[in-house]
Amino acid sequence: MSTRVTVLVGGSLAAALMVTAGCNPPGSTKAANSDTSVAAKSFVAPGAKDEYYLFYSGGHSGQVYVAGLPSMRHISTIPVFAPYPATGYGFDVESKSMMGKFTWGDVHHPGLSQSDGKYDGRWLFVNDNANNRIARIDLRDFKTRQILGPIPNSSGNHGSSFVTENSEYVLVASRFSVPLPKGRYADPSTYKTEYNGMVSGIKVDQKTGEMSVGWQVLTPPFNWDLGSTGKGPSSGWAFWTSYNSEMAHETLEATATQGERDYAAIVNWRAAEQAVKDGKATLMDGVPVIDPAKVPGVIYFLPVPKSPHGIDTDPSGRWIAASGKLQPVTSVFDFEKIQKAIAAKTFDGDVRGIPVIKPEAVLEGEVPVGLGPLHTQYDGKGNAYTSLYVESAVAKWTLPPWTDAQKKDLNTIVIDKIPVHFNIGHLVVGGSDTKEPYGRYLVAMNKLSKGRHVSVGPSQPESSQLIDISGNKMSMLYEAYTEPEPHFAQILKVDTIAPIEVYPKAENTDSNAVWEASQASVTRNGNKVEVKMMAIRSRFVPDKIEARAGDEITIHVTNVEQTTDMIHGLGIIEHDMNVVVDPGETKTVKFKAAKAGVFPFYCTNFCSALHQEMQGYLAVKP
Ligand SMILES: [Cu+2]
Repeated sequence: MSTRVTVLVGGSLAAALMVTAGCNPPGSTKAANSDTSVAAKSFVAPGAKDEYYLFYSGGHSGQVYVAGLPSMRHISTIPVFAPYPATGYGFDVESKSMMGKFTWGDVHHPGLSQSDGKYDGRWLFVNDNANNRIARIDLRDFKTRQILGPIPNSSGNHGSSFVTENSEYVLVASRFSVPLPKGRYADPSTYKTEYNGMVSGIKVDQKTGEMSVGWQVLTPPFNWDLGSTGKGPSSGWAFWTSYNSEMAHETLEATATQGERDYAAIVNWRAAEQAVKDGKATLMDGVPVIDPAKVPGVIYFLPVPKSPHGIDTDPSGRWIAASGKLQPVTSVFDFEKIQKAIAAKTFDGDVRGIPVIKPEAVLEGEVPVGLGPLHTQYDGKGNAYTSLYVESAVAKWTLPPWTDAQKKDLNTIVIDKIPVHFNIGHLVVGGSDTKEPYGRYLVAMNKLSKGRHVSVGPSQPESSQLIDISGNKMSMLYEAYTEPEPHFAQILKVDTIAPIEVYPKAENTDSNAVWEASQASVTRNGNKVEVKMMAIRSRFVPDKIEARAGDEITIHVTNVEQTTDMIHGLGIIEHDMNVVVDPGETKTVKFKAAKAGVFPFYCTNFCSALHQEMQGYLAVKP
């Protein structure tokens, strides 16, 4: 077994990163493949439907985008952490209160709910790196239904959303360390002693999907990065990588890349759950925190190549790949050996009471995948695919078990490589994080598009490329442009779910809903005006609301339609207000009639031939 460690000098790699990111002049691109027969492979005829959903993160747009595969057509935007006038999200009382005081988020890693290690189509979880939150989207109606957070004691929720085999937990790790509990001041120069990181298990109620903090494990102030959950032999375990084992607090580019290795966390989440049940956790900011120095068996450290950006469990649950982006190799660890090492205490000391597993005892091999390896995905047929940021490529390699000849020269297991444009971050293979991946398609999420499209000025989109992985060789099929910034995605077979297209009237429990014109009303109580409004093709009832300047106005608007795609919107002139109501839905908006005048309102979502006539007046007396 090879335990060779190939190290690039930090400085020269930093130079390589810069050169690579800057060396492709605008407009220098050629079509990757001018063979038009390739187009047929991603062609979905007008009116025909895609086979897969692609849920991709909208980064600092705060949203989740839905595209179809293989067409790569954008179908829908699911607003999560930022207002979105197109669906009225962030304007009505309920979504506003869910968003709290924030108007944006930084969505990185969507995670589909699982049952028995397979996608079950119930929920999609997404993280907010910026404000330490996690959201749940219900796939029954593709709507955000809960935003949890800011999560106590966790800062920079980058290392999520990683869902356990039966959606018991969505796992979260802190990218940044801060003095804990939050609100405590300690100068950054005291970083090593006063700051802490945290990994957290967000418990998911299996009936409702409601999330709450189940447990947290205190860690040294490393910067936790991406992770994955176990299955099969690694069932009940979770993995994250970290950078900054140096525990530096300034100029991290240089100071956090000194050591040859950083640590991965190997967390026994069932043991964490049990420790909380046994009363071994301490409450901090209202949630149970486990100090691993006092509760052994919950967390272990494993040294991995320096500055890694993720660790990925294969579909069997035995092989775990971690790539150090400053080393041109992907390390493959054997979870069965990890368990043996833990049982035999094959440790190399500890860091603050957390045992450090000897890497040579659990390493299966270091695969020379190429420059700047980041993330690895699996097709369920024994192949792994690693994104290479510096090389702008995807490498395909063979998972263990390897033959003796292969072990002697691991170059032989890197079986294909395909260029992508440009500087790939994440990549996704459908179902890679389940025990039964779909294989077939890989989507490369590239950080830069660099003028491969008609010029749109300096604010350029990202590019995502669709790669066919059904054969021995990867083949480039299609390229689409996406809003900033797809960090990760999930692929789901369309036939796994059957979303509703109308909210059934019988399920509407809103006591302010009105279903007939005769029920509609305007009621005054002091300076409060309450309106129960009905929207139907092609009118609002009432279409006149009388108020006085300074009144507080509440409008409950019910879209009484029970027909697919019959959506109405209510926009009020000069009131920064647009609520959009789906068929069978009731939404409530509250605002102040601040000034006198007559303010027309109108239907903002095209609904019928007489849509233009669907209007009314908010008449505000002085
Ligand atoms: Cu309308």
